[in-house]
Amino acid sequence: MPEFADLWFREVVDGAYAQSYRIIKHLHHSRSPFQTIDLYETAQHGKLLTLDGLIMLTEAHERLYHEMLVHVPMLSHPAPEQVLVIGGGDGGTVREVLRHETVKHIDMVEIDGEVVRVCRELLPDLSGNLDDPRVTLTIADAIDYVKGLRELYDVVLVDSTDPIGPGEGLFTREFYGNVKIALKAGGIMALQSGSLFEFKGELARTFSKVSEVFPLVKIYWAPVPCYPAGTWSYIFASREGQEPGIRRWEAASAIENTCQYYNRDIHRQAFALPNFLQKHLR
Ligand code: AG3
Repeated sequence: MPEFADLWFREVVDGAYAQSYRIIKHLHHSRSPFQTIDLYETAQHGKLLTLDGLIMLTEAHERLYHEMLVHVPMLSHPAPEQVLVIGGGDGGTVREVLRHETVKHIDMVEIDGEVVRVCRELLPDLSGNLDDPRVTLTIADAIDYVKGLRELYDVVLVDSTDPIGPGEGLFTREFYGNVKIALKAGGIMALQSGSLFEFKGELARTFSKVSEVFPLVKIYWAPVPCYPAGTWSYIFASREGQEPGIRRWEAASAIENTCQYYNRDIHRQAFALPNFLQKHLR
């Protein structure tokens, strides 16, 4: 007999592939105007947050995802002071940005206040960072929010859901164009761009849209076991074509000491792309 009921959460991709966690307890379920929000206690991976049935994080592995979304672009900038975080209602992205001593202010724009409310109550280790005095949280649609902003940010980080569904408008050429105008000289944008294996088509489309707007665009990737196929991609784009190298060596050294995954070797090797992907992008 199993120790607990045989309950599994399963994320299905294209009706063809699935990823599952054994669930001990369903901690939360609600429906916001935008999506359904669920939080589970898993058998071995801590809490699991899903939106519309898609895995957003497990406590066991969220740090890999957030460290790579944040530290690669942030450490590629010589002095990031003003940062815009789009999405990321759980607070994990903001938590990592706050590790950078150069940061004076973070604007975070999340469309769904209910996600923030649930995470504040049930994932305080992530969401607690949203109370930092350097953070201004706005509940709004980032597509509208970025329109007309000029040269305000050193780094813009897009911690969205998938390119298909409610986050779709964050994967358009128009949106990337507005983000570019919102960046200061030397500014950098980074976004999560989906599973390296399961969303290859979306990744190629996103890459080509960002490339229409930014002079330098590079894909990087990391293992993120809580997402489909356990391998996740990100896109790095810079306003003046700066390469994604480490610009602040001492800061990188200090930050990597507290990281689960990120370090300076990883920063460099994360941009090496496997052959199947290089071929796919051509
Ligand atoms: N943001 C990206 C998650 C996309 C996951 N997709 C999926 N499971 N199909 C996660 C939010 C973490 N701050």
